[in-house]
Amino acid sequence: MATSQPGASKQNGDRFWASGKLLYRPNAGGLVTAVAPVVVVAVHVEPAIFDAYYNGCCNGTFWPLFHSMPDRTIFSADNWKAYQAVNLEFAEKTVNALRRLIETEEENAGTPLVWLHDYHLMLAANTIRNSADDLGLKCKLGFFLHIPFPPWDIFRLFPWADEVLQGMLGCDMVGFHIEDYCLNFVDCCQRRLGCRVDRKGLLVEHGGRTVRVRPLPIGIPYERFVELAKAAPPVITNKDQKTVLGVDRLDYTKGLVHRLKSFEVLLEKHPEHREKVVLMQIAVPSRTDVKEYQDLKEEMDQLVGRINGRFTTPNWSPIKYIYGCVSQDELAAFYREAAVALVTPLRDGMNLVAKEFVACQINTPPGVLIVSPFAGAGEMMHEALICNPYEINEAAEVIHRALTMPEDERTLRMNSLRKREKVHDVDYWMRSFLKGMGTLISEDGDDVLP
Ligand code: ADQ
Repeated sequence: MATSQPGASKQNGDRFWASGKLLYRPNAGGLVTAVAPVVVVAVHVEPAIFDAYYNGCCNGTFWPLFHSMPDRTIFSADNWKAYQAVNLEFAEKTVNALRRLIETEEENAGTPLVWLHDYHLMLAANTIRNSADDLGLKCKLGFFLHIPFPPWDIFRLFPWADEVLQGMLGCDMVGFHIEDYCLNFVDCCQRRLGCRVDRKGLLVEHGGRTVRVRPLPIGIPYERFVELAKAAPPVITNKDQKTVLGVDRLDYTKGLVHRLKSFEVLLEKHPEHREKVVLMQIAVPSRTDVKEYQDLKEEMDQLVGRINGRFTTPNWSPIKYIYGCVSQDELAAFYREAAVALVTPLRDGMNLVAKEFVACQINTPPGVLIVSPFAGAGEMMHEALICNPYEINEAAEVIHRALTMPEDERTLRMNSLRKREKVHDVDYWMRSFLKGMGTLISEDGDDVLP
């Protein structure tokens, strides 16, 4: 999705504007490689509508609400209208692309798959299905939500909840990271729309069809991170100090303020770690147009300043705070050299950082992963130390335990964590989704039924 801005030259992820022309550059990565070749179609949205849609409804409403933070959620009819309009635009562009695809493909090319991603496009499937039916176009529709799906009591706060559910139920299959999110969704369909559901089989009946709901935990391009970790030059030079690492988008769901406070308590309660341990927090700027995010940036700056002011000695500062993006090489080196990774979101769909850290732990003896039970990753990565980020004092004790864990225990835990992520990588995730849709393309290009 992009608005074209003639004359501007702007880099934004994989999109470039140069002299009014919209150019595309594919990102590197397991998912992109796996789904290539993809057809890219631009969707043009007026800047004011885009702002209401993206900053307003997506990031001001769905993001906090789906992370179970209703106090931060803005409910606005205008933003919702913009969300509907943009979803409609996406749906229309998709149907046009489908029509072109079906016209140009051979007769036996199989049924095309439309795979929708994330909370930005929850309404599109229904429109695509209805238009495709009207035009006699056959397609399969799948949806994957990368963030949590909230429990009924939270979801029902959204004034236009019916439409969101109906939009998603336009699909043949809806995927979430973990079973809890699936059950929340099934529950909401039953209670809000009165659908007949099968909670055990994760099925929802709607509009004369049965929609499958599936837990499909996402993975990372594991081998690529291993290779990066092997090749990346060292980043931490002081071998007398241990690094506790945090890597996050600067987002209030990631629990950064709680994390810094826990680290402060650690230094207070366990002074033996002073001058021996550094918290390296890498925070990538995110959604900087939204006020909540500007406020968080300020709070973090102040907190880092206060804690460093309190404990810094001539030879040591307790917190190194990088507000910016680091390269993948550098990131892999930080992951490799950290003694402890702190992945302590207040709520998170999955969290890829936990998985990337584990993949990059190629040195012996390895480090320790600490993960929040409120992240999807905390549900699956059982050998990590589990830490409730809201419990500041307890979290400090968990960090202490990680820093003092014997080598053999660290090795045992890390080996199991690595084994799981190696098998359940991003390709495995994608195959599982396609298999669930009945559209797995084999090496020779044939459709393979599960
Ligand atoms: P995010 O909320 O963005 O993703 P996460 O899963 O942690 O969260 O992914 C962040 C990615 O950004 C990681 O690949 C990480 O390496 C990278 N990154 C973070 N900080 C960086 C920095 N300073 N410099 C460079 N790179 C940085 C959403 C959901 C998650 C879900 C994913 C995938 O919120 O819960 O895991 O989608 O489904």
